[in-house]
Amino acid sequence: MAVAVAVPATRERLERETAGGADLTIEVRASQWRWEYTYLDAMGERRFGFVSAGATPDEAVAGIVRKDDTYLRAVDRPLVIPARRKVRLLVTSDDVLHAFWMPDLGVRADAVPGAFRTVWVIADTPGTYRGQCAAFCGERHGFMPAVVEVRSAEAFEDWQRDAAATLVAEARVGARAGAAGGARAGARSGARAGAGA
Ligand SMILES: [Cu+2]
Repeated sequence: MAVAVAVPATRERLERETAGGADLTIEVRASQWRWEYTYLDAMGERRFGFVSAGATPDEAVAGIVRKDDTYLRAVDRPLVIPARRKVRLLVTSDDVLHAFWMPDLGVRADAVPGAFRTVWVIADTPGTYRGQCAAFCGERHGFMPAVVEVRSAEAFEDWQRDAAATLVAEARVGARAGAAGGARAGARSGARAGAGA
């Protein structure tokens, strides 16, 4: 009897413990001192993406305004994932060694320039999860929080549809502004999207 129970439990566990069979794949790209999240389709092509940077105001850092409970732990745009789905994260870096660390979701992966570390997460409970870069990556290492918002599968689908439309439109405007003014505004807007999206 014990074996009959143990076999399916082990198989289920193994299925959970590998990065295969993911419902969603997101590239997590670190750089000094922010994260860039790119949502990929089943073929690994970019669908849409955005930059996520620390949102704590300088006045709080300087002690001019009060430090609240998300001091240095808030971002302008969180990573959004669906609850109870297997999400694969491909973690890499554009410059130095960083590490994507989300302790309450059991995720930690080195972000290594020129390489991808694959981790996966199945978040059971919707909510806001806070983590940070866990590798000393320079003077603003402490200003590199990461926030993950876990939404129900339905809410995630709504968000995803809106995000894809908005970010692709923003990227087009950014690209036009960049072409017209020769500025780097488009590439820097934090709302880049793939040409095919
Ligand atoms: Cu870092």
